[in-house]
Amino acid sequence: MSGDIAQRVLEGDRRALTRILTWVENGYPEARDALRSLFPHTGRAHIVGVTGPTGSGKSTLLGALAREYRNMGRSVGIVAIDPTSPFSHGAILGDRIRMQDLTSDPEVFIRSMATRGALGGLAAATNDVVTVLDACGKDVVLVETVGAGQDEVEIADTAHTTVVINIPGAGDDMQAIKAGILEIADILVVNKADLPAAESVFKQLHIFMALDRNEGWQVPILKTVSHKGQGIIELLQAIDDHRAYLEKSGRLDQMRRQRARRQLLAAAQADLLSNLLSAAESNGRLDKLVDAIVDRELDPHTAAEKLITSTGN
Ligand SMILES: Nc1nc2c(ncn2[C@@H]2O[C@H](COP(=O)(O)OP(=O)(O)OP(=O)(O)O)[C@@H](O)[C@H]2O)c(=O)[nH]1
Ligand SMILES: [Mg+2]
Repeated sequence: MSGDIAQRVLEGDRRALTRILTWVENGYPEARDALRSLFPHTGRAHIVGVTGPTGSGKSTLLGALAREYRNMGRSVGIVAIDPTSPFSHGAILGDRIRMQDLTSDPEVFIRSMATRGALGGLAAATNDVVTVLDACGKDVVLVETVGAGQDEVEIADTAHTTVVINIPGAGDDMQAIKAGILEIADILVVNKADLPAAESVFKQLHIFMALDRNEGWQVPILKTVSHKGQGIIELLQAIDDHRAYLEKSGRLDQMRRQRARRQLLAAAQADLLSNLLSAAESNGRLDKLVDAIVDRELDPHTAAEKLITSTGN
């Protein structure tokens, strides 16, 4: 069944694609078989992470980029990771309106994912969604995340090219620098360059990046006005340049290996933990150890050791 549906995904069936993505996001057992069938067909897409503060124009920029890729005849997958916030429904709705013209294009596929409920598994679920879009033949997969915590670092693990958006008015002290997210940037974008304060952000970024002694890839700093499509061709060119750099320098091969290793360890970790937990839950061992911690008979570390040695395999 999941083999058939995987075959249909490979043939470009959008309903099959939507279905598999739902399995993947919800961690259904069928997802595993489908991913196994799709995996040999992956590794071709260029994965671009776009991160930046809430409201910085990520979705608008992604839409503009996608349109430009389509002009060039390249197919696009878009994954938007929505923050767990009361506004996220509004954001999804807004994105739908912003990307309306794209949704009717068969060579574009847009998926929104909610971060809530993804028990440490958002990165894994995102990875799997990207894998599926890669397998179905998308040339480029764009992934949007809000740069507000761990997510943007995780996206840097998934993406080949990470674009970090900065905007004027996000504070003169450059929140992004403070948060350290510039370190993950392969390309820096000052979006909302139509606003007067953009120039000062642009200058600050230049000053900051001048300190960067990174040899090899020189992080470009670009200006965009996303809702007007300005600067988008230059951004697309910078992404292509970065891809070419990754290939030529051997970085891409290294990344693939690192990624394979991370995925293996993450999968092993998740499996070990779930096996351990289901065994310990069914024989009551987990509850007993929890009681022992509550009663101060055992500290959590010692209890964990006991849990592993008594029920692990
Ligand atoms: N002036 C100006 N406004 C822009 C530009 N790009 C986007 N916007 C506006 O900024 C607002 C937020 O844009 P979004 O694309 O939803 O931003 P986002 O970063 O995806 O937002 P979240 O997903 O909610 O974090 C919208 O009203 C856009 O029209 C720009 O270049 N200049
Ligand atoms: Mg958005």
